[in-house]
Amino acid sequence: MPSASAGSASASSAPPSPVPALVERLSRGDRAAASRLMTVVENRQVGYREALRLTAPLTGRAHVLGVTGPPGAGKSTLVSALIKHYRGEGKTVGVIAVDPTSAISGGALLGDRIRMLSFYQDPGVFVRSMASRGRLGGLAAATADVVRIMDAFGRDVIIIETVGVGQDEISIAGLADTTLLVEVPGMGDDVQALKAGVLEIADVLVINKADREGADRLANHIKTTMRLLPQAEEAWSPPIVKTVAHEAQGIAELAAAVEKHRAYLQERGRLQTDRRERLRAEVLERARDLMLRRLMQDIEQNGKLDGVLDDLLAHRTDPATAAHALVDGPRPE
Ligand SMILES: Nc1nc2c(ncn2[C@@H]2O[C@H](COP(=O)(O)OP(=O)(O)O)[C@@H](O)[C@H]2O)c(=O)[nH]1
Ligand SMILES: [Mg+2]
Repeated sequence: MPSASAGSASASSAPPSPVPALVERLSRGDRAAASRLMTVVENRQVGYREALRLTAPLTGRAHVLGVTGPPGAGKSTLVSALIKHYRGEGKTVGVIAVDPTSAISGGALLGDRIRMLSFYQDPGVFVRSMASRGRLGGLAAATADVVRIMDAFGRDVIIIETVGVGQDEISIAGLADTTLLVEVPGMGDDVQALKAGVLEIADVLVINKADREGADRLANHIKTTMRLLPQAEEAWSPPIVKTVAHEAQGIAELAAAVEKHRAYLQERGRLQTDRRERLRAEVLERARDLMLRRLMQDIEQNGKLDGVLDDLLAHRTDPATAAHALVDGPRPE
């Protein structure tokens, strides 16, 4: 078959993929290889699907934590304290800092980097920053894939830090087994994002900057608001933990609450069912993107769109029929 021989000829003339060797190195704990693979999947470079396919058997071990909350709440400080805590328990940690504000403020990401620098000497800690602008396929998908490489790299705990604002960040929180929502007293407790919708994503509520006035008032406010949420029977009721992150106060309690949530998920088989639910949403979303892209390519290439628009303007057809014709080709009623 001419098409088959053309295919194999072009395959043999293409340079061999560096991905298998990188995956091999990653599986032996090579940081540079892990880093390269993260870049490949984050930016959807050539070989990104191969990278995900080959690393898939190595994934599934990590406990993934999401840390979300408003800018300045102390999330990065809290993450630093958690890293120290987990390292003290001998666990390896991966951190993915997603910073949607970096394009605006310019400084936040740099600040995080400097704070995290103190860990760079420790091979048990791997920190990765992700900027959020202009990303093919969306930030949440890119973050999910970077988490997978981090997981394959063998981290015991993976922490995703993200600012809790837009839909993207909510989807990123959806990547985690356990989501920590960080709030602080005195940021306009009642007005601020303490709507039921935000509280709903929290598995553990953190009141950071508990050294400030109003921590108890905020805790009560959160409790009252949470009572309004619909509660499934036997549902996990999110504990509220007070912390002073820069002094490492409350960090052991926080880690205990996280561990309790993990145990709760495990005992009820929820770790698997939750992941299944998230994977279902992710795969369908990716399939939708793929179909849309193929359709747009097809429409651009077959040149049918201009004719359809002419027909529409001349009232020879209607948009509903035209859309069907673009997708299916013309059909009898
Ligand atoms: N008073 C007080 N300040 C804190 C606490 N935790 C963090 N901070 C400070 O709050 C500021 C913002 O912290 P950062 O971790 O960058 O917040 P992020 O934007 O949520 O990541 C920094 O100056 C921290 O030193 C805390 O518990 N109490
Ligand atoms: Mg931060």
